[in-house]
Amino acid sequence: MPIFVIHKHKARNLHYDFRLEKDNVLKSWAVPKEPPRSTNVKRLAVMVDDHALEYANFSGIIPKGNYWAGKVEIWDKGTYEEIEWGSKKIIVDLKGKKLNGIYCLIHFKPKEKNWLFLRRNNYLICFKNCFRGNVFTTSFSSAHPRRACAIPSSKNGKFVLL
Ligand SMILES: [Mn+2]
Repeated sequence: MPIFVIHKHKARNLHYDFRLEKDNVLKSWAVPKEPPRSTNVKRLAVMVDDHALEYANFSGIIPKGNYWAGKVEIWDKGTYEEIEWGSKKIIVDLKGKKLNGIYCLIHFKPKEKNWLFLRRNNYLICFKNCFRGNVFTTSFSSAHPRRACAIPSSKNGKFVLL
């Protein structure tokens, strides 16, 4: 399984670098506040340059004089399962020590590097074609175990994954 890592980076401004292994690099976002552990917190996540895979294990001091000077430590690390990876939305199931569960990155301003990073216990998704009434009718259930637990939401016609 691919890995993820979150570096706590005490540069000029403390931030958290969230990195996902993808296509042999670390896709990276800088999160200005501590990453969310509960579902009621949304964080801004600014996409930054890809990092080399080897950087996942880095911790230490980036020397003064460098723009990113400061202390880097590994705040969390683990593996993840990709549920969806699109240009506007990335959904992963993180298996870390601090972050565990389904997380979404939503690219809410396509021309900018700003994404939202949030946790979802109940991942809202439109699986309308997959349901007849309350009965789950497709083979989605075998594609991802969590999808077997999807139920229609009465609020907005979307479906809730438990
Ligand atoms: Mn950083």
